[in-house]
Amino acid sequence: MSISRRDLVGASGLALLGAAAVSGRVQAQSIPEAPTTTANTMQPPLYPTSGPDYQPVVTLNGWTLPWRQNGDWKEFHLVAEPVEREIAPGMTARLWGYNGQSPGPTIEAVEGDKVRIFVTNRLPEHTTIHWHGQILPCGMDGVGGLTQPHIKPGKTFVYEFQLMKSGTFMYHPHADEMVQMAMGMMGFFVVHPRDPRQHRVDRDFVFLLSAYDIEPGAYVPKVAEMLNFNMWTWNSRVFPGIDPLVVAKGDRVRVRVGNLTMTNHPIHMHGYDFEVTCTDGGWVRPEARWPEVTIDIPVGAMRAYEFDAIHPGDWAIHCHKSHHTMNAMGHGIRNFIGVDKKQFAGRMKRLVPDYMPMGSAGMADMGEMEMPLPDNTLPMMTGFAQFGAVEMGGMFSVVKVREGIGSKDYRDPGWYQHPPGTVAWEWKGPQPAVTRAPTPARTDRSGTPPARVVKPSSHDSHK
Ligand SMILES: [Cu+2]
Repeated sequence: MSISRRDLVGASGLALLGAAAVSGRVQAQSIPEAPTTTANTMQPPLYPTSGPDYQPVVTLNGWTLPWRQNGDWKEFHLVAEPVEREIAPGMTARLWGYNGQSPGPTIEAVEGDKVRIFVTNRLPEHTTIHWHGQILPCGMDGVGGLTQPHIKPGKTFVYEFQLMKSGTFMYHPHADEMVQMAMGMMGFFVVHPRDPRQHRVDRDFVFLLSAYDIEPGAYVPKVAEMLNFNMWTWNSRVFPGIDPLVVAKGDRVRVRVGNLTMTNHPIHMHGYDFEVTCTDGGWVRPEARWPEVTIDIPVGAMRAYEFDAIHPGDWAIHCHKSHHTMNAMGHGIRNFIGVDKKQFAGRMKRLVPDYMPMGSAGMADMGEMEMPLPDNTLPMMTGFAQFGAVEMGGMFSVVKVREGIGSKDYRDPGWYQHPPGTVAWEWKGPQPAVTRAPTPARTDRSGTPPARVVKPSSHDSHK
C-alpha cells in the first residue's frame, strides 16, 4: 500500500491540536544533550526559570530531567540504556532504565506546553515509549508495531505533542513490555496547571512502585516472571535505602504514587487522614473525594493524595501487604513458632559451626541479627531507628514532619524528638497474673469433637 502526501499531513495530528500546533519537524535540527546521573539520593527540585510558575515535584531517590527551549518547544532527551542501581546499601542491581537510572528521570512541564522528546535506544533490543495517560495524537502513543515502528538499537526517534491537561502521568516501553518493565524501565511525567494557583501545594513527592525477581547473590532480575517477585521497591529502592519524605509543619503536601508492578499495593500512611485528589485520569472534584488512611494503587495506575501536615513526628508510610515490606527470602522457610530447637541446634553446631537456630518465637530476631549473607544480598528485614530495629524492608519509608524546615529544604532532619511524656512507656509495677485458658477438648481432623470422650475407667487404671 502506498502512502500519499495527504495521508502524511493527516498523520501529523493537526485535526486534534488545531492550527497552532504545527509539526515542529523542521525545527528539530539537533538533538539536545542527554543529562545523566548515577546519584541514588533525591536531587533538588528543578524550579522553573521561565514560563508559568509552579511548585516542582521531588522524586524519591531520583531527579527531574532538564530540558531546553527551542522556539515553541520544550525539548527533552531520554536515553534507554543498561544501568546499575543501588537498591539499598549492600545490594546493586543491573537493570535497564533511562539516562543512567532506573526509574528514569521525572519529566516536568506545564499544561499547554509543546514537548519534543528525543528517545535514543542504547539497549541490546528494540524499544518504544508509551506516554501513559497523555491525550495525544495516536501516532505518538508509542505502541510498537501498532502506532509506530520499533526503535532499533542505536536509533533515535522523536515524539512531539502538546500537553492537553495537567496531572500525573507515567512513561514506559510498549515493546517487549514484560521484560523491559521487569528490568526497571519506567518514569514519571508530571504536568503542572498553567494557572499556578490551581492545585497548589508546598511539597510534592513522586515515586513509582516497581518489583523485581532477583535471586539472593544475583545482580540481574529474572524477567520470565509472572508473580514470583521478591524485591518490592519505590523508585527501584528498598528500606532503609528509600529517602524520607521531609515536610515542614503546616505544609500542604501531595504524594503521587504510580504502580507499574504486577500486583496492587495498599499504601498506608500513619498519623493522618487524607484524600485522593488526582489519578492518572485527571483531578478529582472536591465533592467526589472521601477520607482514607490507606489507598490501594491498582496495577497500571497512579493515585495522588494530599494532606495538611499539622502533626509533627516520624510517621511510617508503607505498603500494607506485610510481605511487601520484606526483602528476598527463602520461600521454603517453615514456621518454627513454638518449636524448641535447643537440642537440635547443639547437634547441628557439631556439623555446621555457624548454625544459628531462628524463628522459635517469631522472626523479629532476624531484624536485629547481622547474619552472614551471600554477596550483593540484603537482609530479609532490617533498618534501625532511635528505639531499635525497625524490622522492615521493601516498600517502607518515613514522613518526617518538623517545625521550622525551610521551604526548599529536603535534608533528613534525623529522628523526631518526642515531647516529654508522649512516648509509649514500660509498666514497671506489679505484673499481671498469667491465667491460662482451659485446654479445649481434642478434636478429630475434621474439627468436630469426638462423639464420645473416653474417660479412664477403673479397669484401665489396673493395667
Ligand atoms: Cu505492596
